[in-house]
Amino acid sequence: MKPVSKSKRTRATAFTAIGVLVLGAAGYLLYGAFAKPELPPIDGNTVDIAADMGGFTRKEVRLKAGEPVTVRLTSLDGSHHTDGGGKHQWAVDELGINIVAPPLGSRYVTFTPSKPGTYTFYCDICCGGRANPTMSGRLVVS
Ligand SMILES: [Cu+2]
Repeated sequence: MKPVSKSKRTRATAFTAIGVLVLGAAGYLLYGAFAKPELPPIDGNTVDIAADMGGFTRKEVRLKAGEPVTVRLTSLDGSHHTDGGGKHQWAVDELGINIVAPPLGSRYVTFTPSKPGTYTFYCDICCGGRANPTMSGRLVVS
């Protein structure tokens, strides 16, 4: 058996180190892509909704007229997204509501819907905006 030369051992060590770095970086990126940001609780009736490039996590939100509610929008996309820069929106024109969540962050608005009806909520920031059916949903006030 030939003794392993020093340079070979150094190369093996270097390859192992690079391998560990690459795996670590991949793991870090995967974690960032799939981990949901931790959300602090909000007092009262709260509706949590999140959005990424694939759309909203809920296609329908039901509320009661006359009852205050806090809608919290969370963006699951990071700022490296070229389309919209990782921001998402939750807007309801008829109720004058426009929430814009920053990349990987949340914003919320508390309001009291007064009139029963079916409204459309949408994000007009990314993926073709309002015209894209995945970036909209139904708000039903009963
Ligand atoms: Cu969006």
